[in-house]
Amino acid sequence: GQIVHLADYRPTDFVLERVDLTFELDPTNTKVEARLIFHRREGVDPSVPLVLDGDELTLSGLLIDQSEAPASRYDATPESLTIRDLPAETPFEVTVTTFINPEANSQLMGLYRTSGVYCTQCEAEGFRRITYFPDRPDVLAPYTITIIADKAANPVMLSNGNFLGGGDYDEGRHFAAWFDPHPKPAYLFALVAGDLGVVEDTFTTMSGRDVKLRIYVEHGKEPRAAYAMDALKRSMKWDEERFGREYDLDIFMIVAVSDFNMGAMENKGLNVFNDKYVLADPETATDQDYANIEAIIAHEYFHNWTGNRITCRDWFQLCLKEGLTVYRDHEFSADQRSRAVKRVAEVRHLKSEQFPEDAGPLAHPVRPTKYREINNFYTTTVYEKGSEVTRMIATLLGSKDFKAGMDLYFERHDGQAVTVEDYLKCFEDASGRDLEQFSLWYHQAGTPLVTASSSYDQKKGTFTLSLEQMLPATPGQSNKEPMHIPLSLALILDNGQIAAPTAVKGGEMTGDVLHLTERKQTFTFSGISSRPVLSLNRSFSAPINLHFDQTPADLAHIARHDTDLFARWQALTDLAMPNLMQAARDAREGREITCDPALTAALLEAAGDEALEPAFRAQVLTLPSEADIARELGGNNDPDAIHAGRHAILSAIAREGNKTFLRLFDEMKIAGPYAPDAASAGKRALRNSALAYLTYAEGTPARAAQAFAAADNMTDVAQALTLLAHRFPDSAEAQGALDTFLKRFDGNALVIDKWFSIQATIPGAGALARVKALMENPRFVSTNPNRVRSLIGTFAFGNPTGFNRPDGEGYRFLAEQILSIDPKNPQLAARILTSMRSWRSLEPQRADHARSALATIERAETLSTDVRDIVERMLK
Ligand code: DPP
Ligand code: ZN
Repeated sequence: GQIVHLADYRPTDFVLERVDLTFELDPTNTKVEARLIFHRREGVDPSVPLVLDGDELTLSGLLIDQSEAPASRYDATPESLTIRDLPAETPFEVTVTTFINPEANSQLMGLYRTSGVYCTQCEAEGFRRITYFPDRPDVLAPYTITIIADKAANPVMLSNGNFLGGGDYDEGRHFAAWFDPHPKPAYLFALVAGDLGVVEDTFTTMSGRDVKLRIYVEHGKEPRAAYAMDALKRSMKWDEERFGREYDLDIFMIVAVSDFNMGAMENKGLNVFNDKYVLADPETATDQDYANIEAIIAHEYFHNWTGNRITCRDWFQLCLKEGLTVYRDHEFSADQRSRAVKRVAEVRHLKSEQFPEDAGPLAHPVRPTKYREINNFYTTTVYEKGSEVTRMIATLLGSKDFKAGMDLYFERHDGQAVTVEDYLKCFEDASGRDLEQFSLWYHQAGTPLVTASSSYDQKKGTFTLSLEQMLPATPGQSNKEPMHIPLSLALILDNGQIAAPTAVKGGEMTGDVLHLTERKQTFTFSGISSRPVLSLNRSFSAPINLHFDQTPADLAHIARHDTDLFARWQALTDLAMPNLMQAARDAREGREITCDPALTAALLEAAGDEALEPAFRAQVLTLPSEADIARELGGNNDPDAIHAGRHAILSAIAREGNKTFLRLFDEMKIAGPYAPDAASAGKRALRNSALAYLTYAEGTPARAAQAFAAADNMTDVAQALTLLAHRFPDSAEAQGALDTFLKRFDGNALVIDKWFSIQATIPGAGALARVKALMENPRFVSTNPNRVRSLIGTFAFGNPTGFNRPDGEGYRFLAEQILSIDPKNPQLAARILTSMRSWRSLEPQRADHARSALATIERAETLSTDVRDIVERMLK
């Protein structure tokens, strides 16, 4: 794998006008005939050859304008096909024939088989594993697809676009033809064939067109697709109402498969999903599963406009479709559920996943300028920070100008492959605002640190706020320019009212948003009658680290009075964090651990506040995770001490809040059948949180075992089982519950994944032996990505004490696993390896072990480009 640079981008010499593909499907020997019509771009010399991409391909036939090409006119290697002496007259036609083996495709890129079904995954560069092709996102064409396959085994044969027709063919085979009129790049191509069940519905678009909706699943699983279908219809409606985007084909299809490297894929008109994000029923799916399904169904659907109709010029622009589409799915979920709770969940996720990435060896800009393996750039920085960047544009411009900018983008660039610059220009043109400095958010990696200090002058009635921004160095970027940072703020007075300053000096303020644009900037607010408490970065208006020394009393004031619910949650977190950090230090030094009564009081007050929705109160009771504490501590970390400290704080809160938790456990019980709606999910979350605290205080498994036995839905079952297994791993109750669970759900892969994950995350040094034993379980399938992630991935990402054993055995185990997964599925191996991205912030002994485990991987003779890229960046 060579390094690709953004600066080297240039348009193709040839324009692809049309694509005609015929597949004769066979499990081990599929014939692919690709007829491609090209014309030479103006000014390109006729001697310039046509170079097509391939990956592990063998050419078996080549026609130029329907006549066989002599060997002297082309060179074919597994990675490319170069054709010379092309007709001077254009357009011309090139017909390429290849044979591929779907059954042997364990990478799950290109055409592969999953549970006897043919399936494709072409993003980013999988199409070149099917046929030689100009496999880059700026090559767009309409596609006609003909599929021929054994009729009995493949009654269903699908591709992108609208169905043209089909019928019987020879030797028990049949055919189906599809036409997609919307020009698209090859990464959006899809083909599915096999014997699948289907759920059907229809949607009438805003202009009155009826669209057929079909979700394909394994036979027998149809009832579990009902929620996904409902989410799809809500997504289609929402995109019309909120963004004015209408669906553009006669049919929209989703196929759920059980072997998939990612979450899902937005192929035009034919989304392919990891079945984890389609299938749900109350008995087998948790509230979180339902929320994920809703979000991902929406995400892939929204790509139809942000990604498909308007696509990326090159893969450096990945955030253009991903960041924007994540922003859109976040907004959708916020509208469907509770906006504040959704924002809290987003920020938790951003801080626990993206912030560590941005602070470690894998840090990269939202719009990178080079890559060695594009698969490694489907990152939380491109997705989640990319979404935050669009969110900041909306904050800076206000909703009216933001909408005008989006409308202009859809109008100006429909049918094109564009860049981040094109995108930003639409907002500049629509609003008249200069976004030059703002665009640094795309180019400078690292999480900005903003340090704030303030003072109040009673006599003058002025409040002064001094801000300083600092951008840490990241790989390849040491000197950085100050960014344009939008900071939503409120000055909260004694009586809980929010002050309205008569004037603001020192910089720009629009609405409640302060524009921090300089390295150091001081703002003065006049007309403030009493000392206010400053609530800063409300709603997490900018994805930054904020250092602002606020007293516990001020934080409690924000937690009680801010009208921004997110800020109230943030204040409580800010109150908890120093306690948790101190507890970790005390645990490490063997000192006694104490919990500030002010923290307990504030948490219990919010938890018991009936004016607040239960889902929000549950978020309040969920203290920062061990990974969050590690991040705040910043370095020389001892995961065992962090765990012990956090445990002590939780226990102290549990003892102090016993009455509150007993009451909540009782009050939040839902009578009647399970419903996945947000309000019910919130009650379950609060009740399960109370259950966890009660269990902490009681120190016995009895209550959790009772809850396990009484649970009538997967949310409650999984919570009780997790509590039992994590808190009392050696108890008869935990073992009994794990056995019962296994017996009840054996055969349901998605639920068995949970059984593996819950055990992989049991804290403590014993986890590794448990994980190794589980790998010997016949239910562990080393070729199924979901199963591998549920055991090995969850252990490495989600079990800080078990994985980070002081003796380094966890790292050595992971290195072995990476080396064994890599030859089969490099993408999966590389992804799981990123679990070690924060190894440098471990204490020296663990860090040494981690480094040598990484070095073992690096020394391996054969490594995929995917894993080599990650391991080398991590060791650099
Ligand atoms: N493009 C896919 C997505 O929707 C890749 N997983 O994010
Ligand atoms: Zn996406």
